[in-house]
Amino acid sequence: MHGISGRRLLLTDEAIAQAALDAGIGGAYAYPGTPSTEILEYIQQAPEARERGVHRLWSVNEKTALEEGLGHSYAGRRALVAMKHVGLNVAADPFVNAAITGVNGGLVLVVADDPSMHSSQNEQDSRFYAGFAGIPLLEPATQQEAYEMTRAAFDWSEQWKIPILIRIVTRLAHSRADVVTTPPIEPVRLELPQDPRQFVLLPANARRNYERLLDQQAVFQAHSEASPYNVRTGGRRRDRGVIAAGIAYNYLMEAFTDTGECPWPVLAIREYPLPAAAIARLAADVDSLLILEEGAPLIESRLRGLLPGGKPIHGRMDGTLPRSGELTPDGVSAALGLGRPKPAPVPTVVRPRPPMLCAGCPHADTYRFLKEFMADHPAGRVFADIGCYTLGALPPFEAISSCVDMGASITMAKGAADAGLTPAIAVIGDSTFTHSGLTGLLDAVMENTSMTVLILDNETTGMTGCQTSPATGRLERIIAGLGVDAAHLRVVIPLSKNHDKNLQVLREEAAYPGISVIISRRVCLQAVPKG
Ligand SMILES: Cc1ncc(C[n+]2csc(CCOP(=O)(O)OP(=O)(O)O)c2C)c(N)n1
Ligand code: SF4
Repeated sequence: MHGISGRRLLLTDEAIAQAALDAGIGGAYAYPGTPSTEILEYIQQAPEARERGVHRLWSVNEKTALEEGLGHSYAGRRALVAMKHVGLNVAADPFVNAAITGVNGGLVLVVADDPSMHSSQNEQDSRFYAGFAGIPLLEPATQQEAYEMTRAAFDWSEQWKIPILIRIVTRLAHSRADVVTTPPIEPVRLELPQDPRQFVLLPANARRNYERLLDQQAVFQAHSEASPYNVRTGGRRRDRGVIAAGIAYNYLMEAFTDTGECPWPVLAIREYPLPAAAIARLAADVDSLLILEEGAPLIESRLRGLLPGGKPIHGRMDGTLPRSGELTPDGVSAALGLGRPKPAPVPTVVRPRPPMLCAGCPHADTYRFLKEFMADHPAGRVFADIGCYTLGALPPFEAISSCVDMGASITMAKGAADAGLTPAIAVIGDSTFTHSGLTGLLDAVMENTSMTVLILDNETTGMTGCQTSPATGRLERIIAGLGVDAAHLRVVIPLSKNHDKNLQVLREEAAYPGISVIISRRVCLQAVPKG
């Protein structure tokens, strides 16, 4: 449900999207990835986005999304950019450099981390990136805060001429609560940048801008020290103080639902750079510190060994809490020494089962002929990528040997082929191919590497809920444009009736001592128009 202002039930992703609309954005750019996908989906469907002509695009990847957001900001408009945590690795170059150019129209980047790796390859903590680039970071604990912080972030971004990073995590991104929204403002339209050197990072300009960024650190620090989001509360006892960052505060307070009060003083941190003075004051008042933070022990590692008098610090690094994975209310309760409540009985209605391809999925037919081919080539290997087709690693297929990061199938197959591995086969989805497979294919074209790339083209970005795929309708032209010989660019239809024919095409192309591409094309069952 969208509306002008009032109260509505929203996922955190949606609260952020609504706040960006209310903050007068001109554009929203994203690449899908759990748990951030719903942010752009909400904006795409919002009537006010349509009415106000908000540009809303599934970009080709996270780097292009962030650069498009930066260009939008250059042109004097506000932009929201969203991605999952590993997407920030892809966008790291413009991210770090946007801190040095600064911005014009407000630029807010939302990154959704996935501790416990529910649907990710790693559980990296995006808070490190903000410190690395030297920009402010906001870490909401509730849907309401996510809304309010996003609105504030646009103002601060324009005030400080700096991008602002908002970090959320899976549990928060995908949980819903009532959010009170405030009236929207008119879409923001600023003059073009006054300083012609601001966005030209030639060394002389970059050095000047970097000095400005360093000077701003004191401003960000002072803001964080006085922030209404970094609050110290209550606590009569002095044997311990608690620092609770972002969503960790909720887990802490779940241990005290009966009284609504934590007996120890608590410093909630939701704005960074870390409020060092507030932390020092808390540390001076208590005998020890317990650090609760979702993701990596960022705060804990900064403080460890630095407290006066060697006061003990407890958290993820000393085993008080598990070093990896999501925090849980039970884990936090145990860390407080309050004992572990009895585990809830496991419901028998829904039995755990391994993930599997949908019945009738086109990828299954591709894996059937690929598997038969590989059975005759035990020295060969299949390098795969990220998408629904990664399930080819599991029974009944067990057909792939790698899945590392988006695009790595083609480049790993190339590296292995360079090392003499044959046949070297890359398996990649259409969205992943345009995200970051194209460049690797060009490497293979440059050397006419002996390898075969199988592009599993289901004409959608299936794994994340069937967003548009930039490859649709243009894949052959893209591949031909990269220089793949037309004789070795083949298209097959993965259906069981074509099994033998498709196997033969693979045999022929794998035998060719150069780069070949086979597009295995059949639309994803979830993307087929229904009705
Ligand atoms: C850098 C990065 N961005 C986003 C994701 C989330 N993600 C994983 S696979 C994928 C795209 C899958 O689409 P496609 O390659 O077409 O394969 P399909 O799922 O349709 O089979 C996305 C968006 C990710 N894992 N890493
Ligand atoms: S969503 Fe589409 S691509 Fe993914 S398993 Fe189902 S049918 Fe296959």
